[in-house]
Amino acid sequence: MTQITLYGHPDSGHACKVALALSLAGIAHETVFVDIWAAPETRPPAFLAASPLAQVPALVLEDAALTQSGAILLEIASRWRVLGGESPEGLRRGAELLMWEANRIGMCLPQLTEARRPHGDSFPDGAVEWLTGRYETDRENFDRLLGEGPFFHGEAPGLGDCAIWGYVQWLEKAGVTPSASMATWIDRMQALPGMKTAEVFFPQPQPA
Ligand SMILES: N[C@@H](CCC(=O)N[C@@H](CS)C(=O)NCC(=O)O)C(=O)O
Repeated sequence: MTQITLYGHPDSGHACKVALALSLAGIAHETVFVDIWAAPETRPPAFLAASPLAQVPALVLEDAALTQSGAILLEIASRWRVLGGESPEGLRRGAELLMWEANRIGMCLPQLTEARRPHGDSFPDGAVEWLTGRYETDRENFDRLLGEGPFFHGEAPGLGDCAIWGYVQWLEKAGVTPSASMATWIDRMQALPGMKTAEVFFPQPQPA
């Protein structure tokens, strides 16, 4: 069987989106830990060859090396007909959710987390307040998009759920709180049989 390789890091919600999709879909693969806090040129050559921006996630298939979490999720869904990729409607729903996530909640949450990280990037005056305000709008829109749920794709989770999970899993680290329906969606996601923590998705190799 052809080896599928996912490069990622446990601090990367973008990489977790893809790891979760592969896990929920039961697609066999290996994961390779890439130290995103180390200088890019020190990262594994095979990873650098696959990822032009030296960023995780990168997914290497037999016939393609893929980057950008949203593009990878769409490829997984359509190639294996899973997570919404079983129908044109499911794929369309997934694409809409992915665009919303990348432009909105998946933009402000990682930045809010970075602003609180010891020795993390410094932010200009007012930036954290601006990001927090955006998150409050995103939280309301999360509820509207989820609707009656239980998942963004209806009765079963799809690629949109995987994308939104990427950073919504770490609200506390970002210093924000969930809405009531967000909290119940988080519980539902955590209960999925394929769900794992970021550290289990991307274990750090131990020194020999
Ligand atoms: N838009 C990209 C974002 C990828 C990204 O920002 N990756 C970060 C980790 S979350 C990374 O690899 N950072 C290390 C670096 O830029 O050197 C996606 O959706 O995959």
